[in-house]
Amino acid sequence: MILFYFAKPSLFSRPVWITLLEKGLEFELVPVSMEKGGQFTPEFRALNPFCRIPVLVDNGFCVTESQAILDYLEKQYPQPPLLPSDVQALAKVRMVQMVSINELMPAIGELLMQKPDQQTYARHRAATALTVFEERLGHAPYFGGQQLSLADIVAGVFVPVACELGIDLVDHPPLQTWLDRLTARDAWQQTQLSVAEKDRFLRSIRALARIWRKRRRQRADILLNSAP
Ligand SMILES: N[C@@H](CCC(=O)N[C@@H](CS)C(=O)NCC(=O)O)C(=O)O
Repeated sequence: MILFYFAKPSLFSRPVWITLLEKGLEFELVPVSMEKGGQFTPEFRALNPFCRIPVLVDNGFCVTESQAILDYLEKQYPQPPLLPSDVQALAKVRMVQMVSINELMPAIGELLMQKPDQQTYARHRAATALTVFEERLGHAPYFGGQQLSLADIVAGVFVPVACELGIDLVDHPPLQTWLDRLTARDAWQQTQLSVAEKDRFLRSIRALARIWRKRRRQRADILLNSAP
């Protein structure tokens, strides 16, 4: 049995959720309420001492870190394949995954936090990621070629959020077509936030800076107190 610890608004959880659905796997959703501090309970800390979702437990085997979970699912459940076998296509897929995580996601975080001195850099960083994505996509329907891959799943979760935060796809028509293709898929439809959930999430973001400071302190306390 696969247990998937997640929260619906969690951007790192959604690619795992989409991958589970795209692979047609049976799994149980285990919601972790981050608002109520569910990530800090002793039961959850036993799964991930860093107190972060997503976490996947497959027949007792626990995997943390979203990208590691995606790799695990791909190897353990290879059908349908979500990584290309061609070496250059694979490199392209990995680049898009890593740019999504290491460039676009931090830019989204900075845009969400609305710190005035970071907005210009964040917008530029996000816009550059989109330019890179468009180059990598070329004329193919997906980053890995003709088939959906983990790159589409990861970037396909983060790009719409960047757009909602004001990063325009108007200069990137191929990316818009790519995104429309993805968001029409069942796995995207099933995992997207409702209008009310999105509204609630965006409102809660206003309090996020304060909450994150508190969580950082909580996490630091936990790590310091459990240091070997
Ligand atoms: N590198 C981790 C990042 C996971 C992460 O930061 N998850 C957020 C939710 S999107 C979290 O658990 N935050 C806990 C908190 O804010 O206390 C991954 O890729 O899984």
